[in-house]
Amino acid sequence: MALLIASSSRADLFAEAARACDGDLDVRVAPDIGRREDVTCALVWQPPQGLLKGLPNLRLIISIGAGVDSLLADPTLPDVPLVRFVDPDLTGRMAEYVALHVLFHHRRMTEFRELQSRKVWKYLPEPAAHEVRVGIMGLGVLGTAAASALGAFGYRLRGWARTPKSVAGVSSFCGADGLDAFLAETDILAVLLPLTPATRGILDRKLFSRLSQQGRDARLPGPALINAGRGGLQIDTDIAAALDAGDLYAASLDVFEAEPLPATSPLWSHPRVVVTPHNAAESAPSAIVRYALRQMQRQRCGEPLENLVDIRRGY
Ligand code: NDP
Ligand code: OXD
Repeated sequence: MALLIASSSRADLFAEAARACDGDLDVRVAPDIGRREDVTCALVWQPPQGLLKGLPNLRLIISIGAGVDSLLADPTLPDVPLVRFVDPDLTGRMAEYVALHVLFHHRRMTEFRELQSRKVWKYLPEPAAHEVRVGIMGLGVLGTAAASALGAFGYRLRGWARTPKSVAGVSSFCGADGLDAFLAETDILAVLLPLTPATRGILDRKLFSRLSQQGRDARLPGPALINAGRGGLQIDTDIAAALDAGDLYAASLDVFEAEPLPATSPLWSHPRVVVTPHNAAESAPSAIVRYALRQMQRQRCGEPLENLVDIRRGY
């Protein structure tokens, strides 16, 4: 019974944490798999396609990420339970990221940074939080936590999901029918959707042009986008075009169509874009490993696994 760690980043840290948690555990790190028959569980982030198929006794796959789009893109993914990572460590970090960037755009930091670059001391009027409408696309584990963090500041919150939600202090919108109304009164859009066939490319020119069309406080310079979901949700060139056309005023982007973001991308040097390297919620290896060992234990004891991925739904 061995645990295989196959991760495109931090694999050694996960292995070290697993050995520290359970000294008796047989931990292998890809590509040094050893006898493939020994592996019963795989803890993975972007493993090479086909790797898991070659493990004949695999009984459980645990995704190091909350998002499983790259795993589901593997046509050879074995038909065993797939659990995704859901944990206060990840959730707390994401709530921080969203709150940080909502505050950044609400408090007109793009303009203050530009003024600072010219050594200009200038007052800019700012609305209060309760005069700013924040729309969250994806009201699952992370979207709900972000809403709760933002609620503490008093923002007017709206959320959009596939199905109706009842979250305290958040107006709920859902499905294609609810999207227009959701966008029309959203000043700052925070995106925490999974990447699925239904959401791929949803953040395009057309969507940006529908943002904040009604009742925006005149002290806000224009709509802002925060995407910490997946790069495949957005069309990078549409973001640049919307910024230049004024449909978007500013953006904070943690994810991109291609990662690392190519040096040729105009987003790197756009004065109204904040680029972060897909680190909105980089969880501690110890938290990920503790979670993985708990799932292995639950499976051994015949208890239900937590946060099973619905493969047909895609998240
Ligand atoms: P959840 O599965 O808990 O929530 C997903 C939400 O998206 C749900 O509210 C769901 O609606 C909604 N949704 C899914 N498909 C659609 C659709 N077609 N139309 C409208 N709404 C839809 O996921 P998490 O909150 O845990 O994570 C969200 C994503 O965040 C991950 O998939 C991952 O891509 C990304 N992420 C990024 C990180 C980073 O560092 N940048 C870190 C961690 C995650 P419903 O509830 O109605 O089904
Ligand atoms: C995740 C991520 O999905 O870090 O957890 O992107």
